[in-house]
Amino acid sequence: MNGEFLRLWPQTASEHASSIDWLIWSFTGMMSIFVVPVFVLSILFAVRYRKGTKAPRDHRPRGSMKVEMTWIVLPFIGSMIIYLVSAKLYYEVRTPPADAMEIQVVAKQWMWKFQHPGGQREINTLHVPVGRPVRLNMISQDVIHSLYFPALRIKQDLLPGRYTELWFNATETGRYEVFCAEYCGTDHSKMLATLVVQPPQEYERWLSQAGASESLAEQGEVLFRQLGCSGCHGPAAVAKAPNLEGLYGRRVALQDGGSVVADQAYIRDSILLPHKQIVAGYESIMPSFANVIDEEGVLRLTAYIRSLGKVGHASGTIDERGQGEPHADSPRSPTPEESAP
Ligand code: HEC
Ligand SMILES: [Cu+2]
Repeated sequence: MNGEFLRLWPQTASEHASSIDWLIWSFTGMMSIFVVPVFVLSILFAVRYRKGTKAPRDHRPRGSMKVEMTWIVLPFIGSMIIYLVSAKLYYEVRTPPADAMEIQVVAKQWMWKFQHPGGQREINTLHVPVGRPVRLNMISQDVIHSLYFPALRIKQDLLPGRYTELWFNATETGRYEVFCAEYCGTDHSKMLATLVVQPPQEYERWLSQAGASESLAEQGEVLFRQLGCSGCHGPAAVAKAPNLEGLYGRRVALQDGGSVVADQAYIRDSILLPHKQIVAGYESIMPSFANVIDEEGVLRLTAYIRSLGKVGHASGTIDERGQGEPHADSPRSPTPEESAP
């Protein structure tokens, strides 16, 4: 399947990829209907009306309402169809289903680090099961990178300091190329990876061999103790610090009178920029861990804090996605499985 010489069109490994191809070809087809006559007529007229020919040069205007309306209405309808189809497709391609399996992605110069929910880590290779929605929760450790899966026709920037996401449901097993699509320094062109789509049993076997004795959340719990978080936030803490149980997804009242939903961006800020948002009723005594842990550490701590129980209230969907913006009115609501670690 892989590495064929002279491939003119990328492989197709998901249903969305086929839909996007279909869209591109219909759009190209429609544009050809507009463009080809213009080119053909330009050439014909250039020949017909060249200097010295006897072609009629009487340029009295001859209007035709029918022709005018046709070339206004038909392209309008055509463009609206393309617009509606692509808007729907864009929405689908950008809205992960609630039951998607979540994989953490950290990009850095010049490698891709992936971590599975069970704690398995891999670099520059991503194993996923076929036919199961996968959501990538992504952040960059340094500069802007962009994760590009040609076979899935999806691409998304990874930014320093901000989580972004991608999701897909691969329908064809195989090995596919993955690129960094944002120039990110000297070895940008070598920032490659392989997507390995496997039948579910093979994926399970890979997971069990990939050697992780602790899940992501358990790794976070270890960090939580090692870094001394538990010394302030734990049950036997001496310092006065908020209890983190049930924090994830809850609305937190802040000292300045405002409030914020504790999503993963908020938790990341709490750990790296603790003085940015102070919880109401507490002193700003928490030290910053910005020089102590990297983005992977933050993701593990967040997984642990999430595993400490989540309150299922109306804004659960927003929080589950990590970002509050465009899908607040999404019809999905969190399932009991989502609330589990
Ligand atoms: C010196 C004690 C101390 C340590 C150590 C500490 N924290 Fe905190 N933390 C606090 C206090 C006090 C607050 C509340 C004031 C604020 O918002 O800064 C807080 C707030 C937070 C919040 C926001 C809580 C909420 O209810 O909104 C999170 C999340 C958090 N800490 C996580 C951590 C993690 C993870 C670590 C370890 C890497 C850690 N803390 C280490 C004292 C501490
Ligand atoms: Cu890159």
